[in-house]
Amino acid sequence: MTDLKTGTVLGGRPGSGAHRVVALCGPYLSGKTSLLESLLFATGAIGRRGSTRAGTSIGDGSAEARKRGMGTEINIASVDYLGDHWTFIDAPGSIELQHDALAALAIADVAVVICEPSPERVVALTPLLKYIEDNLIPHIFFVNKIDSAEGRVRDMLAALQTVSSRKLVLRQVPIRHLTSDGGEETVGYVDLVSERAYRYKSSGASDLIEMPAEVLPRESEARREMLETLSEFDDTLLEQLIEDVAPEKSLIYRDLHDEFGSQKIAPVLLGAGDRENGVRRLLKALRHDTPFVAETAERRSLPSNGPSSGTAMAECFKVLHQAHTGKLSLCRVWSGAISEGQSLGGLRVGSLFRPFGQRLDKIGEAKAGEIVAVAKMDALSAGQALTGSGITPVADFPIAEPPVFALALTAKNRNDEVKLSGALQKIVEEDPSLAYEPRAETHELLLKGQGEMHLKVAVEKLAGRYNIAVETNQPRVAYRETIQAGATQHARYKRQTGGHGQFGDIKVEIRPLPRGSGFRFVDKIVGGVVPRNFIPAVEEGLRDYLKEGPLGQPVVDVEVTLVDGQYHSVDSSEMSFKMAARIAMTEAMPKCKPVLLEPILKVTVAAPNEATSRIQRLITGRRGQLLGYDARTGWTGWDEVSALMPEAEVGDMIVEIRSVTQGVGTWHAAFDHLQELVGRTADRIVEESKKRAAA
Ligand SMILES: Nc1nc2c(ncn2[C@@H]2O[C@H](COP(=O)(O)OP(=O)(O)O)[C@@H](O)[C@H]2O)c(=O)[nH]1
Ligand SMILES: [Mg+2]
Repeated sequence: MTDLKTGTVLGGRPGSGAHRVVALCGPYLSGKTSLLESLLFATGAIGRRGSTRAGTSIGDGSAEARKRGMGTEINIASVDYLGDHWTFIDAPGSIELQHDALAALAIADVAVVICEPSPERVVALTPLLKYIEDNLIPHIFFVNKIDSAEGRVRDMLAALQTVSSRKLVLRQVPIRHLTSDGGEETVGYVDLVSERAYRYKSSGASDLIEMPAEVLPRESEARREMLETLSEFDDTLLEQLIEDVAPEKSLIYRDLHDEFGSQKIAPVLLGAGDRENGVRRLLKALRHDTPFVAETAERRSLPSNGPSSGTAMAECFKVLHQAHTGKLSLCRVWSGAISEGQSLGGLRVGSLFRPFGQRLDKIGEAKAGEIVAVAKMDALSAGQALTGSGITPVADFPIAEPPVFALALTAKNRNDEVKLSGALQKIVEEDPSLAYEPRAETHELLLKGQGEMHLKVAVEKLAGRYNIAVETNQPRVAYRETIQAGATQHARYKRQTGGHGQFGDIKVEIRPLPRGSGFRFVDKIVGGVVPRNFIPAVEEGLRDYLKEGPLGQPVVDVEVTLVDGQYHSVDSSEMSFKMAARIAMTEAMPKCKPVLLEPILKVTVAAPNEATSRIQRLITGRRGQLLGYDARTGWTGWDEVSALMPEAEVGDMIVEIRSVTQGVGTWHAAFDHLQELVGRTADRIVEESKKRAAA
């Protein structure tokens, strides 16, 4: 690959000591962390293969991950393999933790998309693939767990093709044997370029074997398909196929390389990550076809001048706060090199570490292509680059997904409240797809994120890392109330104690206003019957009362007009008029037909279109009013359903949406309007808020 602007060659060659980065991504439980373990073992980085099930893997080493037996944050490990340096980033698969996966993908040279071998599950890949394809990230599909695959690889391939807009190129066909119980098992594979057959072993490299006769027909069919796909982008190969000339292997490899790099094709490999099957085949493909750092920088239009450039640039893609190191900014160096103590853009570069699972190995310098954790760079956060001219935002870094689920947090110990917001700030910096915000209407601190598990992990971090115990509750709905009728009210506040007394007298007219008007105060006093300086006190008294109306909720959409009054030259004061206003409201409001108002949200649900009708039923089943549906822009095969729904009904919507969409559906909601609510639900809400007020 050549840089169009400078004419310099951007590539590198395998074995030249370059640093390349591979993101391992795919749904939860597809086998990413097990595959990482095998990759580390196969490259000699670890002497013994651990397992995620036993909690002995290099990945998933944090307390939260071990507890769940699942990745809750990215796992990073670097290895040396055949003269090159490789960093693997195992991204959490859960859709709720997807932000970390996107951050890893953003800075990787290549993605390995690990998938379950069942066609019904491919839909689960769509959000990841969308990001990968939109950002032109070269990617290899690794169809995992081939040992336990029941269906046929060609069906899996066809299903994958429905969610991939790149042409898929199957590079291996399985060799299957009948088992004693009449089933089939995969015992090896044929490599379709070299046409060599291999038998899997339970550990170590597969054995080269003679091509089994029974696999030949399938092998030649699959090879033909592979060549035909490659020839769509290469006329030389096309001519050879037409003329029935057997193409040179070197041509096939070159096409695979070029068409992969230019995002025309996506190769599909087979294997079983937890037993090293297909792992060395994957490593070889990575070694030959993964773009080099300058090529990736070019793809992303990062201002990199190649590894030899003197100007250093490092992009932070993730922040970690750790007790013993303080803030760590995980960075990829795109050009030049950074070293501890160096001054870059006016900032002093802190200690450098190379992460390996939970371990941090101190290093003095990090070169172009490397992944490095930089300590104590307080100003450097994810999505920013450290350059010679200071810290600048990186344009194409993934922005955090808007939250889809919220919980109300309370510190169990009141003294922890200040500590709590400090800790939350750090947790959100580590994971920008979390957010917290005090909600004035309900006096709650809301923690928002991508789902219940996501928030639970955050709550565990608060307890485990910051020693703050919190209680979580369903957030309260911010109900309001208004009136349906008007009233005229006279009120007098009069006290005669020791010295001088209190005297305030007013007459007000109350009337309902249209939805969305809020509160309006009108002053119609003439002739100074209420002196000017006391009128603001009247308004204050009214506003005070309206914080909690007869139904226990803040009152909105009401107009109060001060029409008349009396005063006393000695006893009247601001205080007495404020009190008179309260009395007037307390007397009048219950007579004005108060009614509860509930917040209605405008909701948009995005889901694969086979789920559209179930989504619609879900919405109507929760007092929702469907507004319509449309194709989701930029998402083939997806719909967007819009509706109005009461806030009270949407608390766990995301859970239901995910359960009918294999976890990939999502939604967005925003306040739309307040709507009158009567009947039993309204009575129950009024009852509850009275109980709360009494407590
Ligand atoms: N049969 C089979 N099971 C596997 C394979 N790879 C992983 N597993 C199992 O799948 C489960 C999830 O694996 P893990 O690596 O934690 O998945 P992750 O969530 O994608 O990181 C574990 O129980 C693994 O033992 C495989 O190739 N074959
Ligand atoms: Mg994992």
